Amino acid sequence: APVLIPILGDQLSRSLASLRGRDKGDTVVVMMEVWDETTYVKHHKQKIALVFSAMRHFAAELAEAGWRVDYVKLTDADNAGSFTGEVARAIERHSPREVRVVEAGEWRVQQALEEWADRFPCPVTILPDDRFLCSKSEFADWAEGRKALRMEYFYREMRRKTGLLMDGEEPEGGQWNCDSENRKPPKERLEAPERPLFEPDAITREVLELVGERFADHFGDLEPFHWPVTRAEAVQAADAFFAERLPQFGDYQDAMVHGQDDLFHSMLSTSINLGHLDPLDLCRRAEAEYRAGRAPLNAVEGFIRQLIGWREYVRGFYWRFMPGLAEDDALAADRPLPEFYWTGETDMRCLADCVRSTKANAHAHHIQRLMVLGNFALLAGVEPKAVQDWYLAVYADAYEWVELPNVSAMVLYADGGKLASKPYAASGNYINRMSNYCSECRYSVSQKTGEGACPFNALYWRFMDRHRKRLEANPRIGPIYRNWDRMGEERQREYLASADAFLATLEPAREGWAR
Ligand code: FAD
Ligand code: DLZ
Ligand code: SF4
Repeated sequence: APVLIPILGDQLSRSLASLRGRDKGDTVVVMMEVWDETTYVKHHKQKIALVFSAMRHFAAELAEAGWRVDYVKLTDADNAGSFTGEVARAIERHSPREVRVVEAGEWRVQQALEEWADRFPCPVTILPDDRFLCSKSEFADWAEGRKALRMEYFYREMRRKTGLLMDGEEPEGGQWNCDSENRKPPKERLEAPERPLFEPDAITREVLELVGERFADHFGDLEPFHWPVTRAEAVQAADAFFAERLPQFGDYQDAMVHGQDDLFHSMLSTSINLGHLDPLDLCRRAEAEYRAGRAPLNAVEGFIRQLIGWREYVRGFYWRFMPGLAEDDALAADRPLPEFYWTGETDMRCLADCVRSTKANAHAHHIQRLMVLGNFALLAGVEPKAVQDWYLAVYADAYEWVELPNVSAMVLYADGGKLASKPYAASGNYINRMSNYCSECRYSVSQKTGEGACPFNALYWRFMDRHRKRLEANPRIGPIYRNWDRMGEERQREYLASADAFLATLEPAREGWAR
């Protein structure tokens, strides 16, 4: 009897722990397209197409390399619709002596995996996902006994552990973090080199047809579809990033330009999360660019920080605080998500552009997600569940382990400050500084209140006022209240009335977009 190895849709790595060192003749790999995974939120059409196409390509590559692969398509007769149901059917087909699976990325799926041992007639082994640098238990050890978790200190540990950008015991260049050099506002005509766009092959075209038929009511444009769907394409995308975009990645990491969707960003998150690219490899390559004098420190450190800092940190944070994290609501936010998150129909030009990109590309870059789309949800007090569902559904790189800490903790402060030292709240001023959105907006960013004023301005003060009790003691926010108090009651009332008048115009999202 063989060993049965289920491989989930975001485990597409040839060196996956469950495959490593295995005898091909003694193994059956099972991969499953299942209805439950496509609809636990109604994912963007491109995301489903990306996962299915990547899975089908990966299965074909494994088979080519001599593995026995049992691939279940969504449309196969008798498809049970869930991982558990499909593994049960695979056990009937192959009568394995053991099931070996790598732990799931998402809590929901991991719960299901943990029931397999009781449910199935053969032993089930769950292996750690060692594609992450920091294991769950290593993170728990690091977090244990700390009053506050901060990415910065975790990140330094990861720098020491990997030796990335280290000069002996010291950080290369004398400072750990070049964040302050990652905030150059965009120049008038900031243009980034085109990234490679991958044309759909026969496998992808078949998947596009399937998704077009079966998921027509899901959010987002299915085509044009240009994502890398194989490791080879992902490597090509990474090569192009290092050669063309990395040198300016640092300067313009926080910049936003209307209609230019990814600027100097790598666009590699989908490939990293699927398992096509190894984050540590990417970091070593980035460091090599720096050592060879082809990219400056602020770019290379910035890139490495996102991967071994933020990405690993949010993953550790997720497993430490689930399942509570999904329920957190420290600010008691209860507004329904506005409909414009799904349609892009709003006169706020920044938001309209970010939703447009999200719809067209299943992508928006970090500052758009954080400081435009996220900032609005924070200031308007949108209920965390609705915001979480939206982010999980609309981005091609979204898996709950990375989406939820970013949304619940970083954007919404719903964790009450376990992840970030303060809410990332900002007025229109920030968006105006970091983008070219405001010059052609119907609203005036310099006008603070009344009809025609940028809504972010009044929403910002309404937020500060509402959460004064919680935030005033925060040393990084406290001083802001002195400005508020100096305004005097009448001006304060104008702000609050402006904010309320604007909020009253928001149309709540209709049912059925997300679930
Ligand atoms: P680059 O700017 O080129 O960054 C390089 C890599 O660093 C990314 O590919 C990604 O792997 C990693 N990275 C950067 N920032 C983060 C971060 N905050 N957390 C984790 N990894 C990071 N990223 C996801 O992969 N999936 C998500 O579901 C997701 N949801 C997000 C939700 C919100 C509200 C916010 C603020 C951020 C979210 N991010 C998410 C992080 C980040 O926005 C994306 O990783 C990034 O935009 C992907 O584009 P890129 O590959 O061009 O990134
Ligand atoms: C995102 C996704 C989708 C849309 N469909 C599938 C699928 O049919 N089969 C599969 O194996 N994986 C899919 N995925 C990715 C899974 O949701 C992802 O592997 C889990 O969230 C990991 O815990
Ligand atoms: Fe966005 Fe306000 Fe600028 Fe308009 S004026 S683009 S709403 S920040």
